[in-house]
Amino acid sequence: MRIKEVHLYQHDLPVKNGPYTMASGAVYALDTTLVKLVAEDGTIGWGETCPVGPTYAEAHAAGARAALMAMAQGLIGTDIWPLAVNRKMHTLLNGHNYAKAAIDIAAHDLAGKCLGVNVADLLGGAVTDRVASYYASGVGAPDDIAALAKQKVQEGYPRLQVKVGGRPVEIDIETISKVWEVIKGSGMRLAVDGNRGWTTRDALRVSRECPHIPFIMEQPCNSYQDLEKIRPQVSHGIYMDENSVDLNVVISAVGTNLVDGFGMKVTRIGGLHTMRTFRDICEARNLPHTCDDSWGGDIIAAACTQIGATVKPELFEGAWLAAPYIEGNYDPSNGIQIEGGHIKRPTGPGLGVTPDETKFGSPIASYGG
Ligand code: 0XW
Ligand code: MG
Repeated sequence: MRIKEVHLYQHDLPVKNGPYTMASGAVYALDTTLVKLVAEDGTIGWGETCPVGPTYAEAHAAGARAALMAMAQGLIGTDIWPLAVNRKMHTLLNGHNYAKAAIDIAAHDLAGKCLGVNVADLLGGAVTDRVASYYASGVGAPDDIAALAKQKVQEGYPRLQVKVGGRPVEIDIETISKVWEVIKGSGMRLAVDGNRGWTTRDALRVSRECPHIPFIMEQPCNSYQDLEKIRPQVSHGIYMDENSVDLNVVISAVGTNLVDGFGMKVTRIGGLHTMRTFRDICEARNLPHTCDDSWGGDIIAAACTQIGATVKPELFEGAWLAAPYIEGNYDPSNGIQIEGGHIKRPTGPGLGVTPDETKFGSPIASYGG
């Protein structure tokens, strides 16, 4: 079965009760890009990529569309299977994993639908239909974040990620301490995400001043080299997020014991095909990780949920979804939702969600046909 048509769409996702704040800035609306692949027999597969603004990662919404336009014509006539699609993409464009991911996700949706199987089964088999999520706070006042933490424990979230950075580190230390007072004993796990915003000096200080609080530091500082510098000096676990831009970085970080886990984004690493390899590398070294993304609607949410459902449960740190910050769903009847801190996995063929494509308007570009 071959790819017959490729269609690209742009769609805006306003942030509900925005902005969403991180060390690197605040976002009010996200610019998402959708890919529709059509196979020779008319079967449709959907993919998506949605950077969370221009400063979070080396990803840019308009850049994703330019990269997709550069590859789309060359994909016409390629076998629909994800390995073939990924190999073809690499002959058409070097790098740009976050753009390739949209095509890769669409290829998984398409392959699943053509075979009549769910994407989690394509990726090795689901171990659960109730996929753990985690809640991510914005950067906020210590008492506000502590109150939010209390609410999220009550809602049933197994894990909380507190955002820090971009302000005096004393306020971050106060926030972490107040959150811990609220959640300790509840079983909720705690991640403190600097989103590259701390200096190495800040990270060392936080670790020294909070020795009794069992949080992990997610991407505390800007660079891989910063993590190498703090690694021998901090007592807290370190997870890599933004720096893990491809499998080579992951292999180096795992092979040199630089990290204790990852906050992994499906689109940053290049999509579900690469994510599956990443999952297996982590399992081989017993490293926990998330399966989530920086932002996106039902297509990204379904992709994160499907791969998340295949991760060894002891190693799964959850799938963060943008759903709580978005009005409505692409799929009006089967959209992805979080309930009790967990996601009900759609079990239909492919990703298990069917977007109402009238929401996306006309394609910005179409190829083949
Ligand atoms: C919490 N997230 C998954 C959502 C935001 O886009 C940032 C991200 C992270 O972990 O850095
Ligand atoms: Mg992170």
